[in-house]
Amino acid sequence: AALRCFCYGSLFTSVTWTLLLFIYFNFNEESQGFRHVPVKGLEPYKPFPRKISPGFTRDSNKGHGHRPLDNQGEAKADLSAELGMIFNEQDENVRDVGYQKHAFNMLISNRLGYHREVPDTRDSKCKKKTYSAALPRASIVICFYNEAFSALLRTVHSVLDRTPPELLQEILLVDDNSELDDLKKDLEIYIKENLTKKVKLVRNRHREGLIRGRMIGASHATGDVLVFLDSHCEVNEMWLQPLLAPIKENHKTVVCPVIDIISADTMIYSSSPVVRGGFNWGLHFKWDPVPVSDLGGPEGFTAPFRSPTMAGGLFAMDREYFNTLGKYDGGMDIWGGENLEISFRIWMCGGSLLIVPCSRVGHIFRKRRPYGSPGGHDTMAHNSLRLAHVWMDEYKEQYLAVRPELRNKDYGDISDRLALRKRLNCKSFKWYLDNVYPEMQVSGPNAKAPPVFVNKGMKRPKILQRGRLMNMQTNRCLAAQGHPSQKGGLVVVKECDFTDKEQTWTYNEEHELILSNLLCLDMSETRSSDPPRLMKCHGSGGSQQWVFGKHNRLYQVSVGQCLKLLDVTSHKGYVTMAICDGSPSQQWHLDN
Ligand code: LR7
Ligand code: MN
Repeated sequence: AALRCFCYGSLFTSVTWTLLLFIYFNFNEESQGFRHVPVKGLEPYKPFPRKISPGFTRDSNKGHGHRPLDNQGEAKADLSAELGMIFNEQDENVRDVGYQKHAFNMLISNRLGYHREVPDTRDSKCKKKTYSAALPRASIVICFYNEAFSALLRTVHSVLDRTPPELLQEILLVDDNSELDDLKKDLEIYIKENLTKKVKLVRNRHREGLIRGRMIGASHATGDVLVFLDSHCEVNEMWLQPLLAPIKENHKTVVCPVIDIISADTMIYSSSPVVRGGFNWGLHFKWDPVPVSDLGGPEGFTAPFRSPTMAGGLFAMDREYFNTLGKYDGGMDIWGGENLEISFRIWMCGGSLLIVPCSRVGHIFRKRRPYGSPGGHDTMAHNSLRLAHVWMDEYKEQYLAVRPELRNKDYGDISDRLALRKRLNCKSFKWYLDNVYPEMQVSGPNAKAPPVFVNKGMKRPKILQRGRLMNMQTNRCLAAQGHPSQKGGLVVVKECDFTDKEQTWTYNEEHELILSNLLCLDMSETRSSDPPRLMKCHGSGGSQQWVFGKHNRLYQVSVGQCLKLLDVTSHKGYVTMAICDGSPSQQWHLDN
């Protein structure tokens, strides 16, 4: 039961919380910031047809041949729908194979081509900022394995299109022994014929995984600063300068941009809320709200703020510092865990990790990882074990309590990493928790004082609304699958029954959704892919904090996603959390 409470602890006063909730309430995930700033919503596609996308033949069945998508002027509002349109079997094939191989809509990705404009999602105050002309030069490292050609090239071109050449030392593409044909000769030809000499391709002879892959990329780099990007990103306007400036000031500062969302289904680029990185004791990364005390300063909400962890894929770091701080753990394989490892290491060994709200980079968020690891190993578990044993001291017990089956699992030799920790004279994990992530709840033998929750013994939160929670696509109502008093029970969509008290939800000023005056709608902190369920109200926000927003969405603060009805036609009525896309299955209405 204690697992639920790990997100926000006792250190916030209720005053802080009121402020925090005020900010959240006023925050619109798709705006440029706060409500008083003119809201800029989703923008229609504006393909940027400087180059013709490969293979795109609209009306190809009518024999019009290749032509840029939007060479006749204004982008049409319905262009996104048009971009996904299937005209023939070949289109269908591109779409289906794309989903299988990449878990996103490759048909749209291909048709977008390699250049497009994206909405400028920065807060308007960012646009007034100026940066020194004498910034360090960046080497961009992009590691890829079986990436969709168009997504990879759009990543590269977005960097070339939106980075001042004097700040760009090089772009290092590290092919992690991909199998896809077009990533072989075709890619080399494309680079040779279309790109500047600054773009270099390194081929791994064996599949190394993204962790060793990035180290290989970094070893070829010659710039002052390393910037890592995933191979399906698009950088936004003025993305690099705000990242380089804090590093120039202090070479031990590591920085992340705000990661905007590129929808895997529509490729629509939209703004992300400003949040910071945390983790749970399952050693999964998660997003947390930014404590008010960390936001602001003289620059207001555009100043870089501290983040306990990074998501992993997108960050900038002084190259020398990357090397002296111990690069990555080369014993980690394929995917997972390296982001927490480097985050802990940065903080514990004398550096700091900041998120820079004025730097924005989009990333395609897929619903599943489209590739496995050779041998099918759970590399996330292997890598997490290594980091727990090297960095977490007695707190590794918290992880092993969540994953008891891993206690006796082999994790290889960690002596080099332990020696590194000693050599760098790094602080304890307890220091990290106390000073960098005090919100983290600790239970069992490592617990300090029993957690005191903000609402316990204080006045009950005011009720804002009461009624049925109706899914607007089906006009059916959210209710407990079993009995509403059953802790851990799932919620499903059922026929509405207006006389049934067990379908009554209350929504209060703490943003809790309470069913039948009993339990709170809750998201698991340890397994964020699990569906929401009913849990004892803990009054500390996060996993039980829900916000009604634009397009009738029901947004979950700690997972950063929206509640969605899974299968409209099924009578089972299961719900899940999904990336917010405004679709009817994600529209909810709480009526009186
Ligand atoms: O074997 C591999 N070899 C590779 O070169 C596996 C992957 N890769 C490449 C891959 O092509 C991609 O460019 O490595 C990059 C990252 O892999 P993804 O895109 O499959 O990872 P992800 O976006 O699902 O996962 C996030 O967590 C990872 C943990 O290991 C990495 O740190 C990813 O970089 C990271 N991505 C982000 O932080 C983007 C924002 C996501 C969020 C929140
Ligand atoms: Mn990724």
